Amino acid sequence: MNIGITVFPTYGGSGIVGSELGRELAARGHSVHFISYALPTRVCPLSDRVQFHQVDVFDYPLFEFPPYDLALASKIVEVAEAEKLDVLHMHYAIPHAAAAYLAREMFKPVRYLPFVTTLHGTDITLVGARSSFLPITRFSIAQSDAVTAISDYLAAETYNTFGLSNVEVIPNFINAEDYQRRENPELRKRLAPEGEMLIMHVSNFRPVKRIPDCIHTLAEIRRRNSDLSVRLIMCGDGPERERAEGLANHYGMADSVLFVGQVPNIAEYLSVADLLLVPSEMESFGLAALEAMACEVPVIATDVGGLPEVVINGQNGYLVPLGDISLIAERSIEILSDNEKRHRMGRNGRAWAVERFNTEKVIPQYERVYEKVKSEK
Ligand code: GMT
Repeated sequence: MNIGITVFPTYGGSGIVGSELGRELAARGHSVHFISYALPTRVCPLSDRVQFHQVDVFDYPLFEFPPYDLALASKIVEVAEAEKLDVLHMHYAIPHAAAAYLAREMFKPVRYLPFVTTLHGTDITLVGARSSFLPITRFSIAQSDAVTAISDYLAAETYNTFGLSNVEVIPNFINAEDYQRRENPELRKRLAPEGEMLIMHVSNFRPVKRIPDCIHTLAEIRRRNSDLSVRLIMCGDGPERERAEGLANHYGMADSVLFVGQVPNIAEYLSVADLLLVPSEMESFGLAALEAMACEVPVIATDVGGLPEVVINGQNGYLVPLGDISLIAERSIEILSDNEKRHRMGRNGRAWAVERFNTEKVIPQYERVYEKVKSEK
């Protein structure tokens, strides 16, 4: 099939999922066309089967906010014609589903171009729920030829907020070959020169991720157990980084909290981690948790949103109440100071990730949705 995919090409989880989906689809023989304003970060090398079509948004003095959605719709129509697209797959409803709807309408005189919308999180729980976006979000989701959500939680929220029930849950996925623990003594030595234990955090450092909770946790671990030598590795970048650096300084822990920025191969870093912290205020899935599990890393996550569908309390990590630093520190010490438990939880996480979220299991679900919307019109 010829599949057009639109994502936000930033460091966000929906962009990663859409990009990796494209790569998996290409590996299965489809032709994938990414349509966005920039090349998505995790897109594999471009080839005959994976192409990128840039949306040109130009600045004009009249526009305080250049109308990206209109430029996107126009570009989709152009690509649909040139590349004979069979289906469009829009990741994150706003404004992608509305742009796809426009493109489908514009393209109707040529042929019907079905579009699938995948809901990822704040497009439903935050942004889409705002009164300025709610009507158009509801409309464009309802107009989609198929709608998928990445967790049961998000499907339920879609119903609660928009009254839309025709949503199929297709969870996020991992490629078990790419995401596996590969020992890397050199990297481990670099991050833990004195043989420290490594706690890791991976995100785009937005307020919803509650970055300061990671720093508070390290301080609390130190306060409780000064014998445990631990470093915190903060992977990613975003608006909360400066504040977190300030907090680490405030605690006198600047040497123990490493901000490594965006790393090109996150599996490499996760492979040397002993524990992943996901203290988010909200996660409709928590992709970083799944990636960590695939690399045999136990996860401590807040008991919110879709995280309980990924982290099984006591099996592959722990779920904790939001902001409960004391409990996060207690559970961290438990995991870091008990090698047997840590390795067992790591193995359980890997087994769970492979059994439930493997590409072999998840990608065919998307293929079936594409086939269905294609055959229906
Ligand atoms: O909804 C968002 O905040 C944006 C989105 C993104 O692009 O980062 O994140 C969501 O999608 C990810 C991939 O499906 C999920 O793993 C994240 O849990 C989810 N984020 C939130 O729900 C806050």
